[in-house]
Amino acid sequence: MRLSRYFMPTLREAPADAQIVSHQLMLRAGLIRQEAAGIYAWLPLGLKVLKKIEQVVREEMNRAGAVEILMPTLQLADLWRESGRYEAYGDEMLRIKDRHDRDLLYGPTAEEVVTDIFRSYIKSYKDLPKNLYNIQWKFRDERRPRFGVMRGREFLMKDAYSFDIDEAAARRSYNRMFLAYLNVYARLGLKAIPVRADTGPIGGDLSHEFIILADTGESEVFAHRDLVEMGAPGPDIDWEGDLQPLVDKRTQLYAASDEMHDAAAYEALPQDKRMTARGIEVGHIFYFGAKYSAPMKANVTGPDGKDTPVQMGSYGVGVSRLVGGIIEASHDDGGIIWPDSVAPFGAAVLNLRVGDAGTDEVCETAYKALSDAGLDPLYDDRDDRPGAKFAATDLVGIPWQLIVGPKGVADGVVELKRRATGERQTLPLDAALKAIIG
Ligand code: 5CA
Repeated sequence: MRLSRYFMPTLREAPADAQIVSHQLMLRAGLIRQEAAGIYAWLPLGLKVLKKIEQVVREEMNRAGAVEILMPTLQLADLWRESGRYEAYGDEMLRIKDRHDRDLLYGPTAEEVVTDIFRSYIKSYKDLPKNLYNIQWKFRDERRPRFGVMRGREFLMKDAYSFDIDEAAARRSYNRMFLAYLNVYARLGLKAIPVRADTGPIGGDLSHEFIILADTGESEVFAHRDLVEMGAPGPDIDWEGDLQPLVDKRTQLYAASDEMHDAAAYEALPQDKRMTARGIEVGHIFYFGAKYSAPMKANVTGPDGKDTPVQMGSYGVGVSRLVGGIIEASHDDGGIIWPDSVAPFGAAVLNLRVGDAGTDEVCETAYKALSDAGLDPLYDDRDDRPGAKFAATDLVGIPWQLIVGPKGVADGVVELKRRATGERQTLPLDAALKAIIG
């Protein structure tokens, strides 16, 4: 992409009402624009990152055996009357009437819709287990939308729903999601801690939140240090096999957020293993058995020929919240530092003297080579001061910067900067390209 043709409206100053660094940087780097309280337009750079996060989540869901569908944003109130949640959900639900005076709502989550889909088609244990997910916009009329995309009213969520014949099978589905989540966050360059959680309006008796560490987080977490250090299980585990030991290894270690904290259990840990921090909830998984399937009559016939309500769980990832969460976890005074896995562009080419034939030519060569290698480079071909170009490239957080000026070109070299470390090297173009492309 040539920056002269692109739309990347960066700002020198963040609006005064942006309180946390991710919100400030998302506005300054031109990722989002506020349309109404808690409602944002996604500008090109923000949209690219959002789509990349979405794709990582999708790949890990598919790997764990979940199947993608797409449910509508608008849902029928009647389905929520069946589950008993229509009145109970309260003011957070945006309620709408259509021209026929039917009650609709903008979905804050989709247990009812997916249960309705399930019961229309699946009647036998032979067709289980199933896990259906979608990545779709949700609306919750939060009383205090704040911190930009972190607590929005309209936000993008990945929500998965598992269906099993009995509790043991439902726990296997829960375990698959538990481990898949750890892999998602690891691929996004994040350290996520699974903590026992309260189930809130979703209900159920088993639930974990996934919290990433950041000073501005809304939750306080208390955890065993070994859990924080323990890596994700990785993609190559046997997804069809017994995952319980991998889950137990993690859930055995103390971890809780404020609302579930057990001070006595925590203080029983050796002093050097205790860790408290603030964090951001970027995922939440629930096992709730027949909470929806029983009232909605989503029954399946078991091997004994008897009908029972299907056992369900639901599993959410805050996809749009993660854009802010990654920035909270990875930035410096100059701006955002994207992990390579979600960077909006893989590399930037900075032309320091647009119009100089030699400089232009080296830039074009670099731009083509990086494009051909699939790095999706951003070429800063604007006629602007070098200082402004450096600042903008740092601000938007592109992982590699290839800096080309007339003096270097005369000497046969370019400068290569790695955004994350600030490390700079002066070297011939071929060597620089090799360092980036590998
Ligand atoms: N039905 C379940 C799981 S699919 C559910 O809705 N869970 S949830 O309420 O915990 O939401 C899932 C995830 O969405 C949360 O972990 C959080 O990361 C994200 N999320 C929730 N509310 C907001 C919000 N107002 N703004 C941005 N992200 C949100």
